[in-house]
Amino acid sequence: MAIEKTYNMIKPDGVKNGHIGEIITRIERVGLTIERMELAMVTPEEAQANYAEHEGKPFYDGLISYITSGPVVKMVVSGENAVATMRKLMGATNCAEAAPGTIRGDFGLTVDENVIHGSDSVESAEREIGVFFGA
Ligand code: IDP
Ligand code: MG
Repeated sequence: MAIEKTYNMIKPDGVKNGHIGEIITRIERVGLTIERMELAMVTPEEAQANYAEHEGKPFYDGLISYITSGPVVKMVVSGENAVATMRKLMGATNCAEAAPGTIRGDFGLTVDENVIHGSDSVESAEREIGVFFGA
């Protein structure tokens, strides 16, 4: 048993395009638990903290302005292998390469607007939950 917590976020395009309900349904259907959830704007400080590993990359400035461009849905999701299970539900980073049946494969078209964020490890999840929900 590996009960984990992960940080997920429906990004501005997912909210704007009306996919909150369908995404939440997929998370619940697989058996994971939504422990916390909030509709909010991402502040520039939160965006920089969340994406520090990408600072200096060509897409960094666009990524920060996109993630702060409209409301997101912030979530703490928990359950068996929650980190890997959410990454599986999300699909590949680039929606154009994400398999049909995944959230990114079904609700997005590009890499720069890719519908949902999910932590890539238990350590990242702890850090990101702290950034977005406080310690
Ligand atoms: P992930 O979200 O699947 O973990 P990362 O490589 O951690 O993917 O990238 C973080 C975010 O940065 C992506 O979700 C996407 O929004 C954005 N991103 C990554 N690579 C590119 C790119 O090549 N062009 C534009 N945006 C990108
Ligand atoms: Mg990542």
